[in-house]
Amino acid sequence: MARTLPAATGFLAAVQHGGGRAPEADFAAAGSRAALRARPGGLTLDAVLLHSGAPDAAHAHARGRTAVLAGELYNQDELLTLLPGRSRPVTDADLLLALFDTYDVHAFRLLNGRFAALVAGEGRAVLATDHAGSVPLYVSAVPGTVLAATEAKALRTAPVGRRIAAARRVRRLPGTHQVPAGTVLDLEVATAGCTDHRTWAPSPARRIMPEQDAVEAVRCALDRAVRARTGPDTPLVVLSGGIDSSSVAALAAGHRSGPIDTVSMGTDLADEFPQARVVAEHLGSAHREITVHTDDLLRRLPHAVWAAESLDPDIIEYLLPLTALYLGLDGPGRRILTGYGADIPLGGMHREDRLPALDTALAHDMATFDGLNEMTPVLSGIAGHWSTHPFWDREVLDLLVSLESGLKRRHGQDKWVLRAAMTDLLPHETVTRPKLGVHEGSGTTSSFSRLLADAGVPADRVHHAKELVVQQLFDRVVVDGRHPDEVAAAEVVQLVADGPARDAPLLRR
Ligand code: IOT
Ligand code: MG
Repeated sequence: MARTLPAATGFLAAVQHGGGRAPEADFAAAGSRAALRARPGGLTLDAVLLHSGAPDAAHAHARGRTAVLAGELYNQDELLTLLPGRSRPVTDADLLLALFDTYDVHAFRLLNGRFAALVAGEGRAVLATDHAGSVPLYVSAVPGTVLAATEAKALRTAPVGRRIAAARRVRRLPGTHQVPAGTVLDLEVATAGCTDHRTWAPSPARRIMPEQDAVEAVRCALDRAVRARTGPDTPLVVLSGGIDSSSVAALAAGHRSGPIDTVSMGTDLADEFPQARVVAEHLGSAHREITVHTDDLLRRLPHAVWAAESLDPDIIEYLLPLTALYLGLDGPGRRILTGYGADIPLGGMHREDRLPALDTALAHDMATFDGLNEMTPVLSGIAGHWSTHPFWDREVLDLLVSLESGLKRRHGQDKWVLRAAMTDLLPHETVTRPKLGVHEGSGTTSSFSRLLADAGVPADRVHHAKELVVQQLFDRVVVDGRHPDEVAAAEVVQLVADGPARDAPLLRR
């Protein structure tokens, strides 16, 4: 039976020579936990899987190897053509292991998915992220032991690991590293020596396509990405009423006979409810509005940092309203589709008319997304849900990134090619609606700024102060392992505003 949520949404694993135990698992993501113990080719694998009822589908064992996969694959059918004699149903972990038999680490170059994976055996622990690193993966390795986890906080009590040059260090967790996006780390367990392989990179080249071909290609790729993510039950689309989420909702509705579910969030200060309602009515979705009071929104700052483990204050501003939205959804775990990420390859965040500037911004954004964790499933995972982002499907992303910028800004419109692709499925006012970021539409940026100003931070230091607040929150909920319910955002804000000695000159200048 097809399942609503992936078999596993996270893991903590210890791959060792000889025995030993995995550390206590500390996850922000909710879910049941299942212990896994295996002996792949002379190694011991001890893992804790976060799951929603079928953890056995998240691991596979054959020929002295064990594969563990958190998340899901979206090109199963294509992958099966490489494995004659196999057919559905097959688990993603089985598929990965079978491909690994043939291609070894290069199997990861074939996958279009949203996952973090581990393959252990032959004295090796192989760790891999999807092309976008959309499921964060962390590692700490000493000779004889490789620890890996989908949340950094799960490794906070790990022994100080060896430096892994190919991976990013994690703030104040010595020896813990984040596996980069689209990367395989092949670790020799005995020595903790690491070889890295890049499995994906955004194209720096731009494709020239006739308007109509580009429009059709975008529609077709996005439709396939939405279909692959829709799942067996009614999907839920987080809908702002902007072109990105409305496109996803319209295409998801096209794959269902009954109505889909949509939900919008707003605050007492700002919302996009009327714009979302236009789309919901047009599609006939079962629509819900959730209003979060600004004080409650800001109280969720520690939860956003806890879930995303991101140190970027702008990203936290995008993720905070979504965190509050996910926490406001009651009921069983849902499969949630979002329009997140469309603005990156389409240059939507840059209100920019000139093509050279658009391409510069786009190249910059594609070179800097890694490690921001803005697509992490833990964001909705803290409320027991699984989110997935069709615009960052590997095929959709490759196409959108590579289209020449004149197809993105055209006829005086931003994200033109997407708007043109959706003309027949959405109301005209939605197709032509200008971009409004979630941080703007919910009043998050202004209310966070106000909080700092009220605490005494000068206007020109507000952005820097936000960065310090996010760092302080990270130290509490990730490094120190405190639960975000026990961390008061207001106290941290006051601490930053009052300025610990070394930051005061920075803040006051
Ligand atoms: P934005 O595009 O506004 O929102 C992202 C997604 O969150 C939407 O597609 C929608 O699914 C959901 N969403 C937004 N607002 C609401 C709402 N009020 N109610 C329900 N769901 C909502 C920031 C941004 O503008 O988000 N994200 C950019 C990229 C950030 C830049 N990152 C980077 N350079 N690495 C994006 O592309 O989505
Ligand atoms: Mg958007």
